[in-house]
Amino acid sequence: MTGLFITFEGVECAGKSTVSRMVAERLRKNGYNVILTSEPAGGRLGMDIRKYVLSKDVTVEGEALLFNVSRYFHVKDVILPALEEGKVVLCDRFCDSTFVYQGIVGGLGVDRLVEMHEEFIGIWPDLTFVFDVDVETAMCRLLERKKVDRFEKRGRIFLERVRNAYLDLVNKFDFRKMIIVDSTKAVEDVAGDVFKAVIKKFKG
Ligand code: Z5A
Repeated sequence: MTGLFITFEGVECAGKSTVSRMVAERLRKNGYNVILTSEPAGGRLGMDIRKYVLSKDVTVEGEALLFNVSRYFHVKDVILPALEEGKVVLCDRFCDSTFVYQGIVGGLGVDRLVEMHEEFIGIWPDLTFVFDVDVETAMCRLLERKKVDRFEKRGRIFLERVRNAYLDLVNKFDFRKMIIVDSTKAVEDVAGDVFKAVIKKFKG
C-alpha cells in the first residue's frame, strides 16, 4: 500500500473534526490526494450504527461489537481502497476510540479489543494525533452546543476519564506513532502543528 493512514483521536469537542477538515484542505492545496472520513459514521453501516448506539441504551459489549462491525465495512469499502490508490486517508476517530471508550472507560479491557482488532480489522494507522484538551475547555465547547447525545451527557468526570485513558494509551502503544496535540491553542495553530507533522511523516 502506498497511501498514508492518519487518525484523529481525543475527547469530544477537542477539535478533531475542525482540524482534520483544515488539514485536508491544506494538503489538497499542496497537491496531495486526500480523503477525509470519520467514525462511527463512515462506511455502509456507519450512519445507522452511530444513530442506534448514540440514542439507545446499548451495553458496553454491544457498543464494542457494533463499532467493530461498522469499522470492518468502513475499512473494507473506503479506507483500504483509498490507501491502495496511494491516497492520504484522514480519519476522525478509529480503533483508539473503541480502546478508550469501551476498553478502558467501559471496562472491557484494551487487550481483548486489540486482539479483536488485529483479527478482524487488521490495519493500524501510520500516524495518530491525540487531541488533548483540559476538561474545563472541553465542557465549555460542549455546552455551547444545542443538542447533546447520550455519550455527551455523561459530564465532567467521564470526560476526565476519557482524557486520561487516551494519555495511557499513548504510553501503552509504544510500537505506534502517536502524537499528543495541545488543542487548547488557537485552532489555526493546532492545524499548523498537525500539518507540519504530516509533512514530516511523508518525508520519512
Ligand atoms: N465512540 C465510541 O465510544 N467508540 C468508538 O469506537 C467510536 C466512537 C468510533 C461519537 O460521537 C461518539 O462515539 C463519541 C465516542 C463514541 N462520543 N462521545 N462522547 P460523534 O461522532 O458525535 O462526535 P465526536 O467524534 O466526539 O466529535 P465532536 O464532539 O464533534 O468533537 P471534535 O470533532 O473533537 O470537535 P469539533 O467538532 O472539531 O469542535 C467542537 C467545537 O469546538 C466547535 O464549536 C469548534 O469550533 C470548537 N473548537 C475546536 N477546536 C477549537 C480550538 N482550538 N479553539 C477554540 N474552539 C475550538
